[in-house]
Amino acid sequence: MRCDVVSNIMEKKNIDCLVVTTEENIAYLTGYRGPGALIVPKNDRPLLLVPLLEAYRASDIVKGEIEIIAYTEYSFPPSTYGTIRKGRFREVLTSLINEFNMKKVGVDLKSAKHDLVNYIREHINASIIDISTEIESARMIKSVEEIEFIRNAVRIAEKGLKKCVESLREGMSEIDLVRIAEYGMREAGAEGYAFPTIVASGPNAAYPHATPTRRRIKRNEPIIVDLGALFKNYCSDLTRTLFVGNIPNDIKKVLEAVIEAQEEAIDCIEPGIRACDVDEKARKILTKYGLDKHYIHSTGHGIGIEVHESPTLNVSDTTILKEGMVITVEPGVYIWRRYGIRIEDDVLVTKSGREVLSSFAKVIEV
Ligand SMILES: [Mn+2]
Repeated sequence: MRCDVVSNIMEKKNIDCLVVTTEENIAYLTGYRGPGALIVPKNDRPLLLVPLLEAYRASDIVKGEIEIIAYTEYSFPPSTYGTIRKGRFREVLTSLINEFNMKKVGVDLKSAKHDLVNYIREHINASIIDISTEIESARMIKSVEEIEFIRNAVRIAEKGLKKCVESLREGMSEIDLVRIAEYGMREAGAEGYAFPTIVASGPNAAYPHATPTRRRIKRNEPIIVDLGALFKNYCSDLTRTLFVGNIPNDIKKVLEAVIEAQEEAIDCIEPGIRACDVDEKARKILTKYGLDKHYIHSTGHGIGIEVHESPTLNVSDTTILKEGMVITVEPGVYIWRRYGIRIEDDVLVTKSGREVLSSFAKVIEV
């Protein structure tokens, strides 16, 4: 368990019990990714409440560091590996919390399900304090171990991308290319995908979040490949725009503008500058080429346990970048019914600047 993070939050918010109920926050603090809740009472052993079917898996992940309590609505004999409580999740959760007789309980309310929040408010005999922002802030700064996991996830995604480039031929479908990308990531040790791989060719590439289709890839048209791997619960997120044949001159100018915007934005990343400054940089370059009207999304986002997490590189996020943050930089140009271009890399904010974790060619013609 990330005891340092937990004790910092407990101290800062002056709470005597910390409760985390969302999969991502539980995964961040314990390594167990699944349904349930983490309960950390002050001066007592932490508990991980999980559905009975997850009890073996959770026990093997937390290895005695955290006590596992399984809930089930069935009647079960006493267990040899842990405690079983009969009841529904929210009933068992609130009665466990109440048994500690705490005065101030911190819960990650923002990301918790609405009906669970209401139930907790009605059934816990303590004041409830939201600790969502504190967990979110802690998650932004990656530890050495988390950075290593992301590095691996990036390396795996690059192998999937390499397979795409090697296999790319005219007449293949977008779905064919998704299969090759995902197979390539699995071959490289992906434990899952950060999100469903996007392959969008020709006019489909004008949709930033396209769903891959059976459309066949033609020569000289952009093909956006956006992919990410999961490694030890951590995500990567990379995008390249590929071409079979040659890049038409007008599209090449746009591609070069996007690359310039991406590289300039990356180059301005360092501790002390704000997330919105990086966005502004990329947007300014695209404006110089008259392409800003086609730049319809933010410049990037944090990656970690989730593929989209804080900070967001957009006009309104004034988060100051700090050493240990990992963010994507992904400007794009989308011309409706014609084509789209996007280039995305993952960048670690270092003590003195930045390190680009991915290193894949940006102009790719096969
Ligand atoms: Mn992304």
